[in-house]
Amino acid sequence: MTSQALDEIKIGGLGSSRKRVEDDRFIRGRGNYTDDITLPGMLHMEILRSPLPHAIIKSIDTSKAWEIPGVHLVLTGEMMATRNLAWMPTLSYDTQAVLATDKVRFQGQEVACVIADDPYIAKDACEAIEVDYEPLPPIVNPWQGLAEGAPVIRDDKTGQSDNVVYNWEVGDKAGTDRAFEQADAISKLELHYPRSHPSPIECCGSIADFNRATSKLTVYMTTQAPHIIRAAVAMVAELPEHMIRIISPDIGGGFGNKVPVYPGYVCSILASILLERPVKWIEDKTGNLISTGFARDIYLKGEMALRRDGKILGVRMHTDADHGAFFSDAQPSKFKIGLMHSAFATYDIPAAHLTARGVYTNKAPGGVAYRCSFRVTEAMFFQERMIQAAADDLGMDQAAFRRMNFVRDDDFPHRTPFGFLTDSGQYAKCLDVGLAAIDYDNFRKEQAEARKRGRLLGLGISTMTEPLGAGNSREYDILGIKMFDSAELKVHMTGKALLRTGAKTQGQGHETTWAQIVAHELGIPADDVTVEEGDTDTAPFGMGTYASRSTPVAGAAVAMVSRKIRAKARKLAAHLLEVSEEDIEWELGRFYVRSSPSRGVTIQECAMAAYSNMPDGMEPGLENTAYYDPPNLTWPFAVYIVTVEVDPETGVWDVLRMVAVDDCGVRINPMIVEGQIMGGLTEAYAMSSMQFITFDADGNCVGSNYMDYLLPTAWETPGYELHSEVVTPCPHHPIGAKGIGECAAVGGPAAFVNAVIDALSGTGVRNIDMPVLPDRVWEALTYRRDVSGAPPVRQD
Ligand code: MCN
Ligand code: CUM
Repeated sequence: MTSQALDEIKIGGLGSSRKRVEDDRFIRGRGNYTDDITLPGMLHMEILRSPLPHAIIKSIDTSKAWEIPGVHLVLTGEMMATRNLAWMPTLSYDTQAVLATDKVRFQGQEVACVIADDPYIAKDACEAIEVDYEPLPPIVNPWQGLAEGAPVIRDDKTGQSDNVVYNWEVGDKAGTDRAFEQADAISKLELHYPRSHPSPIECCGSIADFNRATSKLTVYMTTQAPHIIRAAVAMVAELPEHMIRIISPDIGGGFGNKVPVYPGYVCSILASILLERPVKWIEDKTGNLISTGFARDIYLKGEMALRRDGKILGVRMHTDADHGAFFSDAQPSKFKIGLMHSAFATYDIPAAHLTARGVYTNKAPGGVAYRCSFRVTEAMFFQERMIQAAADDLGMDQAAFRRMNFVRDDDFPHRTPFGFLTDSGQYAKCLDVGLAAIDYDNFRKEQAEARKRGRLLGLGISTMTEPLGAGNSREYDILGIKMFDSAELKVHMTGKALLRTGAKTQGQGHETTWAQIVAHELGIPADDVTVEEGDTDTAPFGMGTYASRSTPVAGAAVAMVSRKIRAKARKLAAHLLEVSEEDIEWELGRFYVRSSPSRGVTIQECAMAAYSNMPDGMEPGLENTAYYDPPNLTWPFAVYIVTVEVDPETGVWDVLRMVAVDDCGVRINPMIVEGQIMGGLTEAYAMSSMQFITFDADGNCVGSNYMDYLLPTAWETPGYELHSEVVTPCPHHPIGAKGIGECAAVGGPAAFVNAVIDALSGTGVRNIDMPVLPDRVWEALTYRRDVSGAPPVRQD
């Protein structure tokens, strides 16, 4: 490098904690969310939802609703059926009712829609619709669904004679059986990962605008994956794809909630086509909590074959997933239970076998949504709870047991027990950093001392590897569409630039971080790069943002397109400097002549030349597009350690400290990465301590509002101590970055629960299901038994 190279941090390049450019409009209340958009002549849609979880629809009488002044349209399933739109395909090759025709299958299911001059008239008209239901027995958990004689929820499907969605398995059964035969000890654990809900502050919504002059359909909507939605709308509504434009404006949090296709979107589209006017639908909070993509609600059990010295020989795992009434998970087609089989990727385990069963129940469809990378959250939770139980059973130290079984640094690339290939990491080093930070040995002493005086202290560790960034296209597709991503870069003649990607930020800060990658690759200051996402008419095709795939896939495409631009700029530089291309060197922001480093041209001068002084035969302009198909997922690693104190009288537990060591490879923007980690840890704390959304025996959703389903505020949230000193660059990512968006929400819950269970050690309590509410802890302590969180089942 010559002295003229730019200071990368000053231009907002890689490693710069640049302030988020999008926040300027957000904190001034100038964001542009779906509900901020008003179109001329716009009408409003409201949805009538089923009060019952399971019932035959005998009749629907909409006549009173039609009579209300200001009502333009009342849609029912029967009307949708005449256009073949009563049912739609889901992203997991099932079907889902758009508006119910035959039966309602969960409380909150969409039964009818009213489109009116304003939302209040529409709401009133919904209440004027008379539906005659004949109730059927509800099914609120998999066991009920699987029981002999259980009513078949999906009697609409030919050939479906029970409530089983799928049976699936992966791993080496014979090898695992052998491992168990050779074991000195076998450890077992059973638990329920409760239903949890992403609950973004902004609910779902759409504005469909069918233009009768051009026949073009524009939909503004809250989607994390606009191009997938465009494909889905083209298929469902049988409209030509080039006549559909999906625009995701600002999104007030997605967290996975805004990946699926919802009936509200479809109904607003049909209504706009029928009325030839824009139709807006904005969901309310309870609508969001009872009807949109939930997460987890899965029963996990497993056993671990152990050698006396602590070596893990094999693992068996079984899952029963509650999918609600329709199997609508947005996940790679190949894997029925998402990436559940990423479990135990952290440890060097010779053999493992997983069986998975999905069951229909009378609940909203879902399972995969909420900072999860397709069930990785459940996988890592089970892994880390099982590891703690196994170490306890062997009487081994929690940290030592983990370290002994970790995949070693020189073992990479490493084939996980279920067949993934992890590529890099420094697991033991991360653990050491975490243990030193929490002052592990001293805490153990303090814990023993406190115990003598009746105080219950606990320490929980969670060490986890997360597969982030679907695809590669060989293995990952949704509905056959391969999971790659894209970036398009246009450098204007003054050297300012416009970057677009196929991802869609919902709060993660892409407008800030993508510009930093361009700055790193081209030396164009990040402030000179505008980032746009979310408009299918302008953005290059991409699969959207979820599974923390943006940095691993779209972010890689940003680096690759920048390099294409640099390659052309190099030719322009050679032309301007009147030397051959081979004599040109690059340093940040500038090309120079190797033999005479003071002779150089800036990237901005090259940009100007691309429009004003290009060599003979060169195509003008400085623009390009890159599609990036990653060779593998990225594999970040994290260590989360929590200490707690449990009050033995009340079961209340307080977090004393929380240490987080995240290795997500090269950090583009350290401040944004820390924000992602703090947000994820807060969600982990919420899930493990307070968030409760369940169903009573009659199938009523309990916790469908913010009075019951708690979001922690700054007051409840513990302080976090974050560590960033371990950096293992991703070997195949162009800038060495791994994903981070979900790590803390994935790995965090086990640390909190492990800490509480650790505080109860000696009582024989092995498990308390989340949320670990004080009354559950009290029950466990008082009766010295495990506490299950499974919903109650009707006994009559
Ligand atoms: N980043 C970085 N360096 C890295 C990795 C990431 O600077 N080595 C930056 C990225 O450039 C990006 C952010 O961190 O600005 C998150 O990046 P990434 O891990 O690629 O995740 P995605 O952008 O794909 O975001 C998806 C992820 C998911 S799946 C959920 S769910 C979730 C999450 O992000 N939803 C969120 N975090 C969220 N944060 C907010 N504010 N809102 C949501 O809805
Ligand atoms: Cu599964 S929640 Mo995120 O992957 O959008």
